[in-house]
Amino acid sequence: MSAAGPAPVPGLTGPAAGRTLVMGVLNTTPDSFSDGGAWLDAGAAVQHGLAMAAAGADLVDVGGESTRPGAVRVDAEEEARRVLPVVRALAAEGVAVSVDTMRASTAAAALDAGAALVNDVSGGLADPAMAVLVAERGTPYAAMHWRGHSDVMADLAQYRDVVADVRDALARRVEALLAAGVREDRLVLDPGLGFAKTADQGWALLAHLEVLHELGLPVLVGASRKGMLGALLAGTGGAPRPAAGRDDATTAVTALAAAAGAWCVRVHAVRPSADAVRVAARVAAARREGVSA
Ligand code: PMM
Repeated sequence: MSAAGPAPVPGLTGPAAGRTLVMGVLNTTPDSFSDGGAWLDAGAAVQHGLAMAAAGADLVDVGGESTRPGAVRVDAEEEARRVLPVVRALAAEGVAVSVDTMRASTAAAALDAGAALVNDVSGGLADPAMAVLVAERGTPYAAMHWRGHSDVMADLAQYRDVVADVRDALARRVEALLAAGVREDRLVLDPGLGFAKTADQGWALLAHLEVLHELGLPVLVGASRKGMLGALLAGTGGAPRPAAGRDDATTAVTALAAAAGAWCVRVHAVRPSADAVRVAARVAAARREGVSA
């Protein structure tokens, strides 16, 4: 991380960085692991997106396909039907919207509807047309580390050294995306916590974000309410803490990720993380100011 803090992605509307950005999660799905079903109705989804923006979300991430472990794919028409009205309405209200999709067709329609960033959990691997689209449109693009669709990913969590392996796999994705014509200054990388990763592997990645920063690109961290937090906070019987009780731990991850120079955190509960990134930025500023103040 430079002394000035993480850099904004050029072309992305929103406040000048100088602190970690906050992306609010808006899943218009019946089956996402923590908010599935809550925002299936487009009107309710738009209201929630506006509420997250008012609470300090720099971006609202609209997704129409659950990627929870074991999830099966939704078809392209249904995905578009879920996300497009929400993207269009939020963009019209001046909210910076990202679209969480692995499909180029959905991404293209969402960009036409006003989305500012494409968030692809497959990093371009699920749909070869995605890199072409992102190159043509010059859109900011978040490429996550991914090894396979949700129905098989639990079996794909074998690594030699998870931190180095994820860095190297992301480096190969960057190479392929650049070869397809994507501009480097449009790229964001994400370690993909919970995607073909055990909880321990997730903690190792969070502990070594500096290794991902070696690639010289902004890093997005999505730990919100994930199983690694549920396992950490398990009760005496060993049952994971339910997703609804993981927001305080998520905020702790936000503070740590921001202190480690993350460009953005993707969270369900926006307000506490919006506060946490400001605390992290103020501490970083005080460190630069020195002790004479
Ligand atoms: N996690 C989920 C969905 N989309 N996108 C990025 N870039 N990074 C993530 O970690 C990520 C994502 C799954 O979580 P959800 O069901 O809460 O949306």
